[in-house]
Amino acid sequence: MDSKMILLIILVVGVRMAYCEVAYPSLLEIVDRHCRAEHHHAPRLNVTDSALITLIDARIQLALAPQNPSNCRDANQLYARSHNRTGGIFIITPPGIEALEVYCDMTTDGGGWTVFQRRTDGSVDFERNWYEYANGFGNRQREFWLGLENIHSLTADGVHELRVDMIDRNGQHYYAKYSSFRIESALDNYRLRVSGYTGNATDSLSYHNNQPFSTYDNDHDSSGNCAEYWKGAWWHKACYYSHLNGKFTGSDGKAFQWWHKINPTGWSHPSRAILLRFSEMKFRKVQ
Ligand SMILES: [Ca+2]
Repeated sequence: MDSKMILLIILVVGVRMAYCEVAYPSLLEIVDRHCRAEHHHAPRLNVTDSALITLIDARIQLALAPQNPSNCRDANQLYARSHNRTGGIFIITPPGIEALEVYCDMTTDGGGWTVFQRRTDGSVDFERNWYEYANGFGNRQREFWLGLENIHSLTADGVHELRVDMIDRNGQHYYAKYSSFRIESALDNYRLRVSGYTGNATDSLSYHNNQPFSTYDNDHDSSGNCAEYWKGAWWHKACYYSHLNGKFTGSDGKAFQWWHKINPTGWSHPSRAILLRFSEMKFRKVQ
């Protein structure tokens, strides 16, 4: 709550005390009706008083009205279009970009995260083409990809940090956090810029730093066609240390994705992968 709002509330309380005990909202109406009906001896409102109360009333209505935040950091849970245990769906209006619907993680690590990838039950097919990865797909409440064009637009202005939350098939929680994250434009094939790892998952994304995005129908990796061979789009190199959009497979029919445990020499192998049943990728504006 900012200082203007506090000042308004102090003013309203003052007005209430001056004219009789009434409750907000519909301040002017209640004050007038209440004073006339029950407190004939109370001071009558003059034109100036009425105008002042109307002005305060309007300012409070404006301050309390649900307005679209410009990003998840400014979102207020009260105004979520829908919400669950960790966050909710919001319409955000970033400067210079059309309003769009996003899922904001309001609880993890201080909240304020714009989630751009979630996989949790295998209900959405992630083996998609370039157009679909550029524009997004899925359901914001369940599994989805926000779209490279949106991720680029939302991370282009200012500094953003990245957080990847993962749960493996045994229920173990992992996270990887990066102090700097952005995606270049379509002209640069949505190239990944990421650095500054901390976390408990080992750093399996820096390997992909400076790589353009690849889908099975738009190959920019340095091997054959990683997205086609490994059934999933990513910032493939030759091919990956992490592959959170990878195809859900598994002998028991349950899906998993990949995040490799990297040893100190940088060596990795799929046998060292953390097999995941849940992943969520999100960014937050730092400045
Ligand atoms: Ca290639």
